[in-house]
Amino acid sequence: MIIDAENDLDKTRDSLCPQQGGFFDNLRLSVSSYYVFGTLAFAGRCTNIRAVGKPVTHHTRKSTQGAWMKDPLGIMGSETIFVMESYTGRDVLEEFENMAKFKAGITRKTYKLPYQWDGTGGVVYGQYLYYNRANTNFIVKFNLRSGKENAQIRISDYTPRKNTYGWGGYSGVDLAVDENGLWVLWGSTGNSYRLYASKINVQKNSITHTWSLDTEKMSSMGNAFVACGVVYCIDNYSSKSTTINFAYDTKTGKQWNPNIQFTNQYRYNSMVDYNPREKVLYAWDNTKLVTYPITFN
Ligand SMILES: [Ca+2]
Repeated sequence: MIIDAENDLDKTRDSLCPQQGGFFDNLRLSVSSYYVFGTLAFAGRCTNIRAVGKPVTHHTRKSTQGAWMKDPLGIMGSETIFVMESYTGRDVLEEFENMAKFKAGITRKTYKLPYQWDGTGGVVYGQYLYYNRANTNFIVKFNLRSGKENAQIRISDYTPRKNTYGWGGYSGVDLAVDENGLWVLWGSTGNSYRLYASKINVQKNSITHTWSLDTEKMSSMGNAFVACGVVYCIDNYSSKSTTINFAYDTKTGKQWNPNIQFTNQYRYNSMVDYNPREKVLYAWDNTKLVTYPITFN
């Protein structure tokens, strides 16, 4: 896990310091040392979630379903907000400079993507957007800096539009970011329709490991996310009061029911994703864009 994180951070470093040379070599070395040390120090503090707080409402959009996020690496700016509104028939990603501009409806940039997306599982991670290409088993890796497709990552056993979270909406592919890098949580016709979790290597643009989890069926589940290498599943998307009723630690193979209270304030939670930089959950609940504070053990 730490090695993957370092690989991801290598990528980050490369994007920050792409040119070779005396000055940059020295800079790269010091940045590398910082990140390796920082990652190890950080990993030691990474623990299980004890509680999720009440949602904080930030903004309202037109669509019932969608995805919104910041880049958890901060490369695209620590305040920059990205929005993928709706779950189908769309191919435009919106970027806002900060929350004030977002609330004022002032778009900084829009990106025309090479393909439409399915679901609400897209994430920005560094200078790339990752999302499920509609009705395919491919994750598109789109370079926000160049405005071009960088790669497509195949989920070999995924059959499109055969399994989803409780709310439906082609939500069978759910990308997630944690302290260890990029993951994809997904459901297909295998594993008795329960959830799979796969780790993605963003340098090789491939899946390095897949876990078949012993969750409830994906269609009975509200949403899922990963924090500190632990996959967490929320029981329900529409009950105002629900629980995180499944946890699986990919580091140890341990599984348990953490029974953590979780509030779907607006009764239609179509997206929940962890931001490891801010240590909060981002969610899109029935047109309302909310965050949840998290308490770790
Ligand atoms: Ca999620």
